Amino acid sequence: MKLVKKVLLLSLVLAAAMVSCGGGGGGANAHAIVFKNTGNPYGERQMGGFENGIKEQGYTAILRAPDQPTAEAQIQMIEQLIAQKVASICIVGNDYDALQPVLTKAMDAGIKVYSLDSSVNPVSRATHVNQADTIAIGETLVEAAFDQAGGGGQIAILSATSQASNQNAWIAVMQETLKQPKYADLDLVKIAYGDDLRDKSTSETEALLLSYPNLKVIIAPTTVGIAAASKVITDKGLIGQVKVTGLGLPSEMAEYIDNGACPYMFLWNPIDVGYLGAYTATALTSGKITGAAGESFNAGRLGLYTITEAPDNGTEVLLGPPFKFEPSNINDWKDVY
Ligand code: RAM
Repeated sequence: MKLVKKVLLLSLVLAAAMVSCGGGGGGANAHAIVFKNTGNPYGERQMGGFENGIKEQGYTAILRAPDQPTAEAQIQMIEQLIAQKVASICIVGNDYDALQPVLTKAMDAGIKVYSLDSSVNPVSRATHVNQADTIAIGETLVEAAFDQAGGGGQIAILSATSQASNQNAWIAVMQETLKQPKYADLDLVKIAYGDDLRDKSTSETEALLLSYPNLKVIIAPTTVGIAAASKVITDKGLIGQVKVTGLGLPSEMAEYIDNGACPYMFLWNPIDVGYLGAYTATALTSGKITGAAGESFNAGRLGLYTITEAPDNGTEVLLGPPFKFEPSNINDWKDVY
């Protein structure tokens, strides 16, 4: 009887401990990812790839995303993950610098920390899993706008949040690229922020159209923004007059590539980005890599990857080149991701 009571008491204490640290497991077998915010199909696919990669190695995946795409909300989640003593944290940063204190705290607690998709500064990460070359993305999007605008005219950018480090890095390259003589007739009139929220991206697009009636191209380097902008152009009967390009999810964009609102766009496989993250996690926790340039590791079905220097003086693991989606191939991809 006494023993039964003791066991009962022990399980009550354990249950209370789990609730107080956020529940959902944790510990040395658990690898976590924290995306920017909920409600983004791109993020869901990225987390899905991460989960598969973690599970196929025999570990537990913890998937987290706050309601709003803010650093503050991610800080709270990371605090919980530190309390849960997870083995690694993969952060899709809502801010480049603001997460540094909490990520440093995690690293001091022995947790391996790396960023993916949207980087945090080099001090806050072991390495960064980058979906595609930052310079290639920026240059490719300017060339697309040049082509779709017929060589000149007003263009605008519809981004995610003003703090999103991946979008900001791509925009910085776009601004640099626009200085080249070839692009002298392209006039970047505005950078708008839809915060990766459908409604805000829609109203920001409407505001762009009101303020700049001669606008020729909207570049949206965010899957949420490009889909919202393409819908506005379609609904307002502006197909052909204002073109939309950028980074889009084929499943969300097929109808707009078919109807011409978006003549073509680019992306990579978000499932593979997450999957590569899962193998980066275990390469770090097993001690196979520390995150230094020159180190290599095996990423399951994706094969061998080598860590390289990143443009921000940290290091990165590069998934591969961006892929162009256009009328001739969009139907092959719309059911894949
Ligand atoms: C959105 C998010 C994500 C980005 C893609 C291209 O879904 O902002 O971080 O990588 O667009």
